[in-house]
Amino acid sequence: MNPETNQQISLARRAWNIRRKSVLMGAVQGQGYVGQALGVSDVLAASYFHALKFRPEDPEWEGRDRFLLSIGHYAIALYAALLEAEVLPEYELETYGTDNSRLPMSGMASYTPGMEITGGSLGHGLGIAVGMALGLKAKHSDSFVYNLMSDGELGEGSTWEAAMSGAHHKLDNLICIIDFNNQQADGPSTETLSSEPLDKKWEAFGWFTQRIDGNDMDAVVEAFDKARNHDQPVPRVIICNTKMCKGIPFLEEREITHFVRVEADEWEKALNVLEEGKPA
Ligand SMILES: Cc1ncc(C[n+]2csc(CCOP(=O)(O)OP(=O)(O)O)c2C)c(N)n1
Ligand SMILES: [Mg+2]
Repeated sequence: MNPETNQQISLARRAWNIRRKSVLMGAVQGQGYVGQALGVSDVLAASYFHALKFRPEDPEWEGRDRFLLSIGHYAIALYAALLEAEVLPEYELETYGTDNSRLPMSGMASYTPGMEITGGSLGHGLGIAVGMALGLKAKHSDSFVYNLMSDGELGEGSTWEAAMSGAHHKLDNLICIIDFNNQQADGPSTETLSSEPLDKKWEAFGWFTQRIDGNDMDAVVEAFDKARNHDQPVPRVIICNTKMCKGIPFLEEREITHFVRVEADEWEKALNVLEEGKPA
């Protein structure tokens, strides 16, 4: 991104814009994984407006950092970030989830510019990221591979095979971001299949590990910087504790489920509540 553009608009405002776009897309369909999008918006804002090297006008630019969405059901969140980053044109927001749209409700690489992999089946992103990071190293590229995954994916064995592989191959160009919202389809992740103590597990697997509040922008930015600049030849992981529905208190307070229910008349209310908290 153009550094001047970055400075003109604060990261807090970028995150707010991403939240707003997610809710607007949810309103188009009357449904969508908006709770997840609201929770991960700060991480996405820091990714696209602080950390990632990319060209909005050329999403396949060879020199780009790769951002993999391992969690296909979070597509609405990534679309909001890609719209905000102008990889996707603003008008496409209105097409979310409709026939022939480039923004299907689950992430499809062949449909959407900036969507590096097809998602849906959980637990595959990190393995693909390991392969991409190895491939980039073989090409002497200085690009990073970021893999955004969920806490639910920590219950997949393939995640841990990939974690071992990343450390074995000393992939210092690989940064895994875990959206730890402590939710999955069957309830809280810690009660479904606990992965705690999670930071110690990743450390034991040989990764440079940080655990932060993923809704604290300063903490997110600092963690990205430390991950990129770490001087040891090991892969990096940032465990981000996030809150589903962050930024819309009446949804935050609702009994949270994997698929948060927003009634027909509540989309407008959600947008109004968001408007009240609009940052400069
Ligand atoms: C391999 C696989 N198993 C099961 C599912 C069904 N599934 C879709 S989303 C989801 C929840 C997974 O947890 P997480 O990604 O943490 O969910 P969230 O935080 O969005 O609630 C499940 C089990 C799937 N998509 N892929
Ligand atoms: Mg989860």
